[in-house]
Amino acid sequence: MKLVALKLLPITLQLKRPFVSAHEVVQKRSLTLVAVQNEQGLWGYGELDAFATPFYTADTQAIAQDILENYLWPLVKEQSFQHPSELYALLAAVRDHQPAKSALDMAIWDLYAKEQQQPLAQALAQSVASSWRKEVAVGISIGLQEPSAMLSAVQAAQKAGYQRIKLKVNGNQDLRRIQQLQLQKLQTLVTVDANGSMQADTNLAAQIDALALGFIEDPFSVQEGIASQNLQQQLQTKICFDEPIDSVNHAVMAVQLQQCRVISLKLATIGGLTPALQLVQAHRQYHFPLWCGGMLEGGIGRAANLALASLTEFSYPADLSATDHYYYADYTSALHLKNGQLQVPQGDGIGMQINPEYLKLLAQQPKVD
Ligand code: OSB
Ligand code: MG
Repeated sequence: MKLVALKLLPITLQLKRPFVSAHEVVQKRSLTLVAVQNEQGLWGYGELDAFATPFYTADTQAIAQDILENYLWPLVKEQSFQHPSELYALLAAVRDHQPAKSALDMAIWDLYAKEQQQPLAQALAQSVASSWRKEVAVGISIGLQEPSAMLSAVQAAQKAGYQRIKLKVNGNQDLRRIQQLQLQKLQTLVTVDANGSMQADTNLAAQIDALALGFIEDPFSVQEGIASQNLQQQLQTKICFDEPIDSVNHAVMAVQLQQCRVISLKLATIGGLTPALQLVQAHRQYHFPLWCGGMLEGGIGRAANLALASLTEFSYPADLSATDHYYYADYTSALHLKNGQLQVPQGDGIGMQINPEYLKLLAQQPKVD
């Protein structure tokens, strides 16, 4: 395969309701559809999932687009290769900027799997001698809101069949709000995500354990590995790292140092499918529970995550809700929830159809030099 052209199409998706976390309020999801073309004229698609702001992802959409167009693309343009991992190795010259690397890597994997005439999930499984599931159990992430609204959201999620319910929390005192919801009665796996908003405190471990959670995601900010190690020592509940997992090395280190016991993998945080597969291999060596997070992706990004989460190494229901949960309309075909699962697309590559009006807009975009 040889890459001959790159196109970018910025897209804004309107959320049905604002998604609130300790970092920010997202009302409109800005993302960029990334398309790469091979010599035969076939296109592969990826999604650039940095946010518009630098609160959750350090890189904004604008920064990530700049890195992609002006620094990553020149490294792979006109390069010939057998496998996506060879191209990924060329990107190592650029430090960090995982969302941009992930977007390009995703498009290259889509193109590769299309060339091989197989679903992305199968191509991923083959490359690490694993197997994949046709259906993936999924959970839902419920943003910060008033207790009564949160309770109705939880009930709606249960009714819809989601197999895990994740609640956002903001700060230590917010655990009391969760306690009041009496979620132990739900008989559904419940987790919370503090997005780094908590402070070390003598009562914290007991307060968390009282909630009987599946795990607690990111109690402290990404720099506070030692605070997390101390807390994990006092806790029965497992700590899960999501935001600090920007490399395979950091994941292994965090587990080995017992800063956490569970790893949430996000493509835009770790830098794409290629390092994600390296993390799958690290999981086999170090045995930490691994699951697939989400960050309000559009259709291409969500389906790429779904292909990854279909690998049998992934446990816990993935943070990949159905298309119509967040958005009125996506730019692709939809993913529907059935029995608490999403079906992995069976077509070649990522296997989602981009809606005709977006394909038309993409065709009108100039090729990146
Ligand atoms: O921390 O897991 C997070 C969404 C955007 C940014 C960060 C996070 C999230 C979610 C939602 O929790 C996961 C999803 O359903 O996409
Ligand atoms: Mg998180």
